[in-house]
Amino acid sequence: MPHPDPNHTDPTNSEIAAALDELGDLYELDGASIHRIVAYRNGARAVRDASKGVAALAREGTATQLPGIGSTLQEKIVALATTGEIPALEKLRAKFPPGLVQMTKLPGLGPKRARRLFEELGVDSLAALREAADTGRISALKGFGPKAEQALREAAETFTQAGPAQRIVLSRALTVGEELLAEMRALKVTERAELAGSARRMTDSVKDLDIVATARDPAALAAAVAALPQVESASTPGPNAVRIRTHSAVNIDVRIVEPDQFGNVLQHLTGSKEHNVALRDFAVRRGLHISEYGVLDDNTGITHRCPTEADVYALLGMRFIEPELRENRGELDAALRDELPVLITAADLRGDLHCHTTASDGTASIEEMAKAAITAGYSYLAITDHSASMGFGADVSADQLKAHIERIRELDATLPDFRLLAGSEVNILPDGSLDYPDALLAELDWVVASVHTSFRIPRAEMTTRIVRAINHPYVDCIGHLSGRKILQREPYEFDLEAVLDAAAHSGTMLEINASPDRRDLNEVHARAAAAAGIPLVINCDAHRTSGFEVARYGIATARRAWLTSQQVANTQEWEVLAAQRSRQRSA
Ligand code: DGT
Ligand code: CA
Ligand code: CA
Ligand code: ZN
Repeated sequence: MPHPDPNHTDPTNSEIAAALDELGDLYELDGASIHRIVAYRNGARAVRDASKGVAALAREGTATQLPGIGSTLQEKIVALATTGEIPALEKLRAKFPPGLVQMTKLPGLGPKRARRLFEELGVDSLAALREAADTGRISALKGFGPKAEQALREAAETFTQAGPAQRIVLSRALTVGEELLAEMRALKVTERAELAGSARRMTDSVKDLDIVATARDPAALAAAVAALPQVESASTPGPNAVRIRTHSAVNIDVRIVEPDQFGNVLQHLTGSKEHNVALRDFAVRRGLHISEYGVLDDNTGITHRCPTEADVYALLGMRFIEPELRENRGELDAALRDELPVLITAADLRGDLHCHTTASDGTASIEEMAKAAITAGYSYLAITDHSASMGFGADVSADQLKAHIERIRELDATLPDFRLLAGSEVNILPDGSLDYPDALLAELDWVVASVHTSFRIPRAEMTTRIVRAINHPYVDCIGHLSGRKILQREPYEFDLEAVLDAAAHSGTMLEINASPDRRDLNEVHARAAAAAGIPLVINCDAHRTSGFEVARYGIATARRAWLTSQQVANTQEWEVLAAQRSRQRSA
């Protein structure tokens, strides 16, 4: 079926989002209000998260229905879509050299000071900054000094070599951060040390790690942290702060605070920035001023210091908000109305429905994987090796699958109190058909269907392809729906709304693949799926016996999607879940 697309020249959502982000950066340089800056960044995020092509929506005038897109942003998107440029963006680009935007991203600089360097010294790039530092012109400026000059010189050097701050996948950051936290806590001088920042909110990737600590002797703790064996280099951006870089190239900001302010600082440094801005606005309307040092009451002039985060939220009349929810996605309203969801936890999972063995690309036998699942505390596991058409030579032909099913059933009979299920991860072929005959699929307990090949097909074709798989009578669940790999591969293009509609109709479940490189569905899409009444399944997609450890990342995405355990099918025992499979409806 040909499908001429009259809008094929429309900017993609990523292109629109990049333009809005750039506007945010430039407005920040221009000294605009934080609200305007945040509005553009929120807009960029909304566009990235949107399930439809936003350019087309904007031309129809309906992009304003997306959260975070008002008429001003819509106008700019229309301009980009119809003329290829946004006048305000062109104007700001002409005003500020691109190197200046890069300068604002240096630690210790920021937009205001970067702009002073530009206006007072003509410094307009990282190279010019290094030169100005080398010739002592920066330290001659009021408010800079020799220490700042040296720090900026080094930052510009590192930044030039490494490029803009590289984000890293959460799992890698946490491996480093949790080990370092344990070392810190073991130090005699440490009273308390907790993770803050994006890692505490369990975002997909992080720029750096943030740690908040208390100690009887802050200077001694700062020195001890800088001397830990993991540390490659350390600097002290201020009193009671130390910034370290580990040998594994992870940057960590450590703040040491008084115990009675621990809650204030932890709340501030956990963010997100968007959550904090919204919280601060809300507080102002109540005559309260939130800062990282305390909550100032206008009426009494008293600054309340909060030992715990719950104290901070309580001063605002709110319940404690879980870190994963702090993204300004409605959590403040929900907290005020006492309608925050009771979020799912790792302990709620009863089984896993997606794993691989040596029959396809896994490294362990069926038996070893079953044992690992038992050790992980599960009461069931579906073995779902890849189907025949994967093309990496390690897959299961139809004949092999029959024998595979038999081995699984034999082993299951030997495992008391555990259900080993015969399943498959079936490849969704480009036309949406599957590569096993229906009669064979019918013998399986559980079928996950996933797209693994031919990613680059037109959006409408991809949508039809996935919807066809969803409507297949033996497909119980769609695996890693978007195909994204965090920081590596964009999701393929498809119409999420059409896919969610189809899944809601057929009762086909959708996976949150917990692999830390995937986390697919993402939190926004998972929340939309749950809102549409689609049961979600959190799967580890384990390829080795240690593979069940990644469940925490699937749980994190589910929590960021506001999910309760009731919305996740594999929090139930297998018998209950089995009765919910879409095949029960079509049978
Ligand atoms: P990232 O980029 O993965 O490191 O993300 P975060 O959220 O960890 O950001 P980071 O490390 O730059 O800052 C840590 C927290 O500090 C952030 O979540 C909220 C707070 N924060 C940083 N800058 C601002 C700001 O300009 N305004 C407000 N209200 N809070 C900020
Ligand atoms: Ca951070
Ligand atoms: Ca930081
Ligand atoms: Zn898989």
